[in-house]
Amino acid sequence: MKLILAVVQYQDAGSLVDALTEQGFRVTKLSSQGGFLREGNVTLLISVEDTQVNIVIKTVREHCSTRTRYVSPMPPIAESGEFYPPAPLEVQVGGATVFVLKAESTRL
Ligand code: 2BA
Repeated sequence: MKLILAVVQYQDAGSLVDALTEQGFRVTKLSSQGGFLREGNVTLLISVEDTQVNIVIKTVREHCSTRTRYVSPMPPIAESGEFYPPAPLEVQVGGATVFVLKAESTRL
């Protein structure tokens, strides 16, 4: 058995959860936040048999798009009253960051 952790963008989470549940997978959806952009994202917990890992990853790939975000870096400390706002930094986010862990499951 494997536990798949998929960090996905908020905009992709709804259709991905729908697709996974339609295929019979059980999904837990957690609200999360990226440490770099400090934007909300979604972490899905999906526990599956080893043989189903590739099906889940294929579904994640089909529903998660890469997007561009612009981040404003912290302005440098101004010297002698001059101020140059730093140029926004472009970063690519997603489609998804996926971790596959060995897991055991006990229902209590
Ligand atoms: P964030 O940490 O907010 O990162 C958002 C995007 O910013 C990343 O997209 C990456 O393109 C960029 N980025 C992150 N750290 C950076 C750095 N130190 N320098 C320059 N650019 C940086 P993704 O790689 O697609 O990651 C999307 C989200 O997935 C992340 O949001 C984080 O919540 C999660 N994630 C990514 N890698 C992870 C990891 N190794 N462990 C845990 N969570 C991870």
